[in-house]
Amino acid sequence: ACGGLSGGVTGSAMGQIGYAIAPMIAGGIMLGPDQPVILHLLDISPAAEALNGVKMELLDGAFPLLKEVHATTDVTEACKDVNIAIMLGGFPRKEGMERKDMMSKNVPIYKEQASALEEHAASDCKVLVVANPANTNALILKEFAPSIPEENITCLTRLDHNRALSQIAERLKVYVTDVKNVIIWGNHSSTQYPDVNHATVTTTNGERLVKELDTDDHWLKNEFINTVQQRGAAIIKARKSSSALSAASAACDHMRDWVLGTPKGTWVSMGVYSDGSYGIPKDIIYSFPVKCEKGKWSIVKGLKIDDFSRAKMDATAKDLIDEKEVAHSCLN
Ligand code: NAX
Repeated sequence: ACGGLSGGVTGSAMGQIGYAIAPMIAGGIMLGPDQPVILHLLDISPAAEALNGVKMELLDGAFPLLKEVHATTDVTEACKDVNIAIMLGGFPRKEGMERKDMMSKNVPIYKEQASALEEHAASDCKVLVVANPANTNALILKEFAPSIPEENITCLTRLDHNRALSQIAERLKVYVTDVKNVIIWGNHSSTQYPDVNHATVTTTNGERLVKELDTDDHWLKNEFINTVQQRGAAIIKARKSSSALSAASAACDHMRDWVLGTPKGTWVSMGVYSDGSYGIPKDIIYSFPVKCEKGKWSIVKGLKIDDFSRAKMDATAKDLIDEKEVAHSCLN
C-alpha cells in the first residue's frame, strides 16, 4: 500500500527473539536504511495482549522506515501478501523433554503455517525458519507448501556461522570483520560441522588461511568445533535463557545477504534444500556455504573436502535423515 516490503514474524509477542528482532527490522538492520517496511506480527491467542503491547512499543519507537504494524493471532492475516517470513513461533524444549516430544509439538505448527503461507503470502515470499528443529521444520514447511519455490525456503545456521567467525577472531586476536568463509555444514544441532579449512583472515600481507595462521591442528579439530557446537548450551547455562539477541542479529544477516547479496569473495552458511552437492543426500534442508546475488542463493561448488570433513558432513546428514523420519511419524 505504501511501497514497503511486507514481512511476517511469527512468535513475536512473548518470544525472546521476536522482541529482539522487531526493532532491528523496523530500524533497517535487516533490509537496509532505504527500505520501508510493513510488519505483520503473529502469536497465539493467550499472547494476544502482550502482542498488542509489542505493537504499541513499535509505534512508540517512531521508526522512520516502519510504515504499518499488523499484530494478529490469525495466521491468514499474518501471512497476507508478505514478501518475507521469519518463522520464530514454536514451543521450546523444556527440561526433561525428549526431542521427539518437542518435535511432536512443533512439526504440526509448520504444517499449518506452510498452508497459510502458500495460500496467502506473496508468490515470491522468502522464508527463514529459525524455530527448532530449524532444518526439519523448514523441510516440513517445504513439503506442505509445494507451490512455494523450494529455493525460497531456508533455515537459520547463520548464528552458528557467526559464532565460528567470532571464535577465530578471538583466538587470532583480529577483528571479526577480518575473518571470512568459515562453513557450517548440516544441521543446526550439536552434530553440525563448523569447518575452518577454507576460512581466511585479512592481514597486512593480504588474505591468509586460518590454518596457516593457527597451526594448532588439535585446537581447530577439537576445542573450536566443540565450542561452536555447544555455544547455545553455554549461553543457556550463563543467561538461564537461550540466545536471543545474537539469534535476531543472525536472522537479519541471513535475510540481508539473501536479499541484497553477499560481499564479493565472501560466502555465508544457510540451511537450504539439498541438490545433492558434495554428495549430501537430496530431500533434506542442509546447511551449505552459499553466495547470494540478486535475491538468489547458490551453493559454493568445488571446495576440497578431506576425510575428516567428509565423516562429519555425513554424520550431520544422517542426523537430519533421522529427524525427518521422526517428524513424519509426528504427523501420522
Ligand atoms: P520463545 O519461547 O521465547 O518464543 C516463542 C514464541 O512463539 C512465543 O511467543 C510463543 O507464544 C510463540 N508461538 C508458539 N506457538 C506459535 C504458533 N503456532 N504461531 C505463532 N507463534 C507461536 O522462543 P525464542 O527464544 O524466541 O526462540 C524461538 C525459536 O528459535 C525456538 O524454537 C528456539 O529453539 C529457536 N532458536 C533457533 C536458533 C537457530 O539458530 N536456528 C537459535 C536461537 C533459538 O534457540
